Amino acid sequence: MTKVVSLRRQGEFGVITVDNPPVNALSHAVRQGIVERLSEAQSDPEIQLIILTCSGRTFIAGADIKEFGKPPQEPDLNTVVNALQDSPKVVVAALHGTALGGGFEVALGCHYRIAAASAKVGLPEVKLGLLPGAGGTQRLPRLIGVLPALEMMISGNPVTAAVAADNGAIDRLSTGNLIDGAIEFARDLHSSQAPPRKISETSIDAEGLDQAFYDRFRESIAKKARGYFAPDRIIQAVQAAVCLPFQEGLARERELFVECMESSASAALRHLFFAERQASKIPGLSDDTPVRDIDRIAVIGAGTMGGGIAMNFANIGIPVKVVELDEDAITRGLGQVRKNYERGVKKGRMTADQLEQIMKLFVPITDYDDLNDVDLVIEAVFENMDLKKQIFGKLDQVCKPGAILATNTSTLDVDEIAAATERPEDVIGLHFFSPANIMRLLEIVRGERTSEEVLHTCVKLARKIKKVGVVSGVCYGFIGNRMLAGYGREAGFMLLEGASIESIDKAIFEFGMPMGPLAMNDLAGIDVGTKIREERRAAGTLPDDERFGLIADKLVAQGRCGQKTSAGFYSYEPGSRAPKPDPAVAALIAQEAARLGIEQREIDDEEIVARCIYPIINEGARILEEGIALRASDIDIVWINGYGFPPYRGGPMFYADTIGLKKVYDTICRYHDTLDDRFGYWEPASLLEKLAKEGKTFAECKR
Ligand code: 3H9
Repeated sequence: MTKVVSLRRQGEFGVITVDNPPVNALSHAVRQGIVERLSEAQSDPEIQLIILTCSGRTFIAGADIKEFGKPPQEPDLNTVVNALQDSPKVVVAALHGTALGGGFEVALGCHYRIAAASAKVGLPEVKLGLLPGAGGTQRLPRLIGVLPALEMMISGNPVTAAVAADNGAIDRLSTGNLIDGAIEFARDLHSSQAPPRKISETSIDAEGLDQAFYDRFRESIAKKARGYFAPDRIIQAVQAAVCLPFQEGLARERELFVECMESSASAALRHLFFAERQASKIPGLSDDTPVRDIDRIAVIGAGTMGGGIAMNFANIGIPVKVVELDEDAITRGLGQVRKNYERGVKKGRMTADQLEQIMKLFVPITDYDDLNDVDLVIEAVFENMDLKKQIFGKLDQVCKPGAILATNTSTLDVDEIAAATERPEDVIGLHFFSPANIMRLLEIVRGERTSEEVLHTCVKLARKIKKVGVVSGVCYGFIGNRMLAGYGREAGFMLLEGASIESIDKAIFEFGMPMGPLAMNDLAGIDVGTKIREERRAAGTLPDDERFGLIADKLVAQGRCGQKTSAGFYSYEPGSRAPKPDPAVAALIAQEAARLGIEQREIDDEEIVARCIYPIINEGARILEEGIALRASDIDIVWINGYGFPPYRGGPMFYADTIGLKKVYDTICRYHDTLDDRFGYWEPASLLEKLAKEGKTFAECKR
């Protein structure tokens, strides 16, 4: 049996290798293995110098997150890092892949670091609601300076080996074979009699690091860190590194780490880490399920959505045919695509030359016959079933056998669209979110007859284009938009019941959404919702409830469509995005409430949040029950990546589990009884009722 951590002698060097696939996480066996092999290397008189490296695709990618919350087992990670640091024989860490979190902290415990040029190093703990808890907050500022260390720890983003070599985190870059490079480095260190260099013994120059420095830093991250727990604790730990002797700083780091670990934010973020990885695991699909090659793509429609979708593929070097009815429409669409990339050039994300190269990947097409060689075509025209059916009928005629035919519909029945073809098994929904080149979410809508091969290909493709794909069944609005309905509805109802526009937006913003529902409506354009309601009213799919979208529709009738008309729920100075309360809108609401005989009252923040968020949870329960979503965590991933649900609350279903399903259920029942609920909006989902009565959680609800 191969050991998780092994030691071999190569000349006068001892090479300790960690082999714990997939990412060499610091499980108990790895921690113990490192300590034991280190001790063996130290007592071997033949070994002069020690190299710590990893096999597989990466150096250690961190503590083993799966062990969090379980009873701790000795040795803990600090013991491992200290053992490396206290080794009388020089220890060199040889890094490749991603040396992250505890993995990078292990490297910082070593006396010197060499990295493959392709390696990255980082302390991403903040993304799990934690801080680097194995000395990272104490050693990194000593090694590279307080500000760069803070920036790395607060963003959680890794830096390239070149950047790390530049700031001093890495001592040498290796361009060839890493182990050969590490041996050569070790040889150089040995011949120059380099001593074991302990970062803990380096002092920090505290010049300029007064309270004002930390206040400024806090201020600079305030917007991004809103609602999160760990960022402030990271700053406190770094302050300790500056002010306290190393050992005391380490003790302070531990206290703060434990606080983070026990925070609800960390529980939520750790849930999301696994939820995101779980989303791509689809029952029935395995590594043996075939995947089709996707080398040539076409997008139908060069509007904002079509252009944004096409960019995802061009960004990874796949050519995209962009289909429109005429040249003018394509020129306009591709002009917008170019503008998007130009913004990237301005921000230094790409060069002007790269922009020109990438634009060459967009191939304008006006003739459907030119689609005969594509592997995947994504239709992104406006929401009209007849038009979509017509398009899919044509695609069926011209596309080669085996081509995947996808629709970007956000509401329409994918099965009905598929029925317009002779190959429904090749038809699937790929629902991108706007702006499609930026938003991470992709709902992969599996039709009744979509083949496993097509589904598997799309799940893999999502990852390739750096999206998080979530599989949804077919229903109106799929997972996300279907759940959204109650959120906007209740905001509108509460206006009529007496809550002010500002109080609703403030309560929801404080809950953690990027903005309140009414400000959001102004941003997106109120007329979009009005148009959908008109269509649904005509189709008879909207409840016959005069309150539904009432204020929004009245505003649109007055030409107040939101920011684009400088007036909506709020007023805006021309060209400004700063919302100003408008007494005329307040008067309109009061007038409509009086007309409908609705008595106005004060509504507190707690009710505002419950009225907006609980309908999301209730609909989520139905979606789970109907099998539209495979699991509650998939719903969380949809809401985090597509709708701005605060990650530190873990998504609506995790949030519901956190506050307790009984409380959610009881509140929904209370609203059902006390609010005017003629239309059954507050009818509790039967799954929610069942779980609440059994004292269970959504997380326990396995299909
Ligand atoms: C920490 O270190 C705390 C310390 O400061 C203090 C402690 C006292 N543990 O993402 P992938 C699994 S906190 C356990 O699909 P990629 C993952 O679940 C940690 N498992 O691959 C998946 O499993 P499955 C700080 C882990 O190539 C499989 O590996 N470190 C861990 O796209 C493949 O993962 C981090 O936060 C882990 N630490 O990306 C790094 N990491 O196949 C977190 C991964 O069963 N990890 N797994 O679904 C990452 O960012 C990415 O996984 C990585 C690889 C970039 C490494």
